[in-house]
Amino acid sequence: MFLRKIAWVQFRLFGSRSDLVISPKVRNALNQRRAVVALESTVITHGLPYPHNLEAATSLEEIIRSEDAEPATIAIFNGKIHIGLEPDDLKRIAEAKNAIKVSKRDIAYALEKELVGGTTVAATMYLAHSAGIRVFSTGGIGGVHRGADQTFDISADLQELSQTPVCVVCAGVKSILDIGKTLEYLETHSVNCIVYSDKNVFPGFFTAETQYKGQLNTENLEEVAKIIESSSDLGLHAGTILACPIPNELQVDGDFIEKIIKDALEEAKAKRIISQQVTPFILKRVNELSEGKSMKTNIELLKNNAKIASKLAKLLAGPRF
Ligand code: PSU
Repeated sequence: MFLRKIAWVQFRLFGSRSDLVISPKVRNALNQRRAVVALESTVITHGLPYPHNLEAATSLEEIIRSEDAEPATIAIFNGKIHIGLEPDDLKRIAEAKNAIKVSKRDIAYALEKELVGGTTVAATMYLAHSAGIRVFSTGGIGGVHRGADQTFDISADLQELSQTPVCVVCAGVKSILDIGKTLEYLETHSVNCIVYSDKNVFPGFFTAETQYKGQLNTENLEEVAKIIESSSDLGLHAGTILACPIPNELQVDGDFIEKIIKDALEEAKAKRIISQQVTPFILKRVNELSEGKSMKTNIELLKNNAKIASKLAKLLAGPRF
């Protein structure tokens, strides 16, 4: 309870910054302790091509509203952090040709240079938490890249999960990453890793199953909410992953996706693509090589996750159980 008060004070302090714009709808929902679900914007600026990015971003907001929660898409533009976007703002970032990918370290830079910035999972978690938002819905998180023993390429998303108490609802980890090492990292850094299923099988984004397990599995969102509350009461600062397997009928053939991911990874290596550029490059190539199939799946699982995140946000916003 004490920690929740600290988060509230932090929100009030952060909320008074002149470079922060919290939309009236999100501010009201937070003030009235109604459910709010954060959404990232790298998926809009770098994850999906125009106009699919705008259509997806708009329908995610609609799904969250239809579940009686308030969407808070987070992005940077005009030298300000925006939490909760108007339809024109969504259009603007979806159309922006020169948007940059903003992870946590890039927030200040994007503000200073007045760039259009799509916030990654790491940056969105940090900003959502600072505003008092506890649930965040996305597609897939970043992780330990394949070949990280050579490149040292580990997403800042994992670092943020280790220190920011936000629940990230996702479809697991894409196999463009080393899923096993990503899960090891999350375990080392005490991140709750819950599979939303009747089976403890960690999902692989395009596929419902991988060879890995989560920390636990449940189909009961109340149980998830209790674990989050209890972690907070215990003063554990790490976040929570709620990994939601893609519904069976939407799965992509695992061998097919594995082959095109391997091809895309080879191409990235040959082109010497490194660091922040790796994930967007691979996602774009996988979409091209699958002739748009991966994108359709990507959008469907984003919607599935937004629905689950809204239900969880309602439980966490309600009276203590
Ligand atoms: N995985 C996806 N789609 C995405 C991303 C990851 O399936 O759009 C984006 C997210 O914004 C994530 C970021 O936070 O890529 C991770 O990038 P990096 O690996 O550079 O940290």
